[in-house]
Amino acid sequence: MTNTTTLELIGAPTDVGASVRGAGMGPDALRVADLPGVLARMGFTVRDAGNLHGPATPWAAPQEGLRHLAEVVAWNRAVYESVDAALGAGHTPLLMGGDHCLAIGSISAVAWHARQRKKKLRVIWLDAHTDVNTNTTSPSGNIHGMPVACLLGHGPAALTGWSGEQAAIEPDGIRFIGIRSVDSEEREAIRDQGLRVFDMRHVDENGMRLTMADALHDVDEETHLHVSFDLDCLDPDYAPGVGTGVRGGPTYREMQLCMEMIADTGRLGSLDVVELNPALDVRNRTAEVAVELIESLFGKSTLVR
Ligand code: B3U
Ligand code: MN
Ligand code: MN
Repeated sequence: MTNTTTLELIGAPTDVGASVRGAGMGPDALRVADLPGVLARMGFTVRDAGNLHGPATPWAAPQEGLRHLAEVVAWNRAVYESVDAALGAGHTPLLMGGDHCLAIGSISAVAWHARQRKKKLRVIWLDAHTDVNTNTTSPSGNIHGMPVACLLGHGPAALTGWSGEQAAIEPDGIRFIGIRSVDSEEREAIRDQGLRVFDMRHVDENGMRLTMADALHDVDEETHLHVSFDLDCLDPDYAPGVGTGVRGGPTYREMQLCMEMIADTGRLGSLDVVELNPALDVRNRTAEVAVELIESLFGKSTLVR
């Protein structure tokens, strides 16, 4: 990441995969918190591509374990195309969600480009939840609880195989940080597939520094690093503006260190910022915290050190 990098901001204003309304206002809350200006003042060329368009959220009941499948597919198509175009132009895509179902389109496009460039894809999943449910295991039918399963190739045909392979990511290609809410059948999927989950007990026992050193230790110059940042990863004391907050998450300082250590690898190639819900926020505080953390992720501390 150098300051000749062009960051392409892509807004996806939808809550189509969520259980709670409001994540569709996320992109504008990040703009109000001056995300484009902050990144531009760091020296990056910033291109705000504006907001994508897609269907309204019907708030219908799940069908065969999936809520709003057709609408989720439509939004993810739009996300896939714009992330693909950004990467094709040599830009670094920054997806502003929207809920976490959008990571299906975003990471599928990233996986396709990583394969073309013969890069190893590594996903850092910052979240309170593992999002590894499928339509047969999900307690809710909400697709924002399923993107990891879809990306691993386990999900409905309409949401898998988008990267050109059945699985966009291999089980060894993802590290989860900050986890503290896992459904019982997700536990089985994690065990069966050998997923590397650094849960909050791991962070408590080892500290964020050792946790991230472990999660990032084999990132090298051949790695494309993608960060999928669900704002409910943070403790709700610091980030109240999320739909499904869970007590007991990383503090602001722990999250800053996490971001700084990712920045230190120099391999960050793409980012999702999702699940920001301005309707539940307090004077845009969560958006402001998100912007501060994104600054660190793009190397704020390495610039001043
Ligand atoms: N695991 C639950 C809850 C959930 C997952 N992701 C969020 N909530 N944001 C589910 O519905 O899959
Ligand atoms: Mn979450
Ligand atoms: Mn999530």
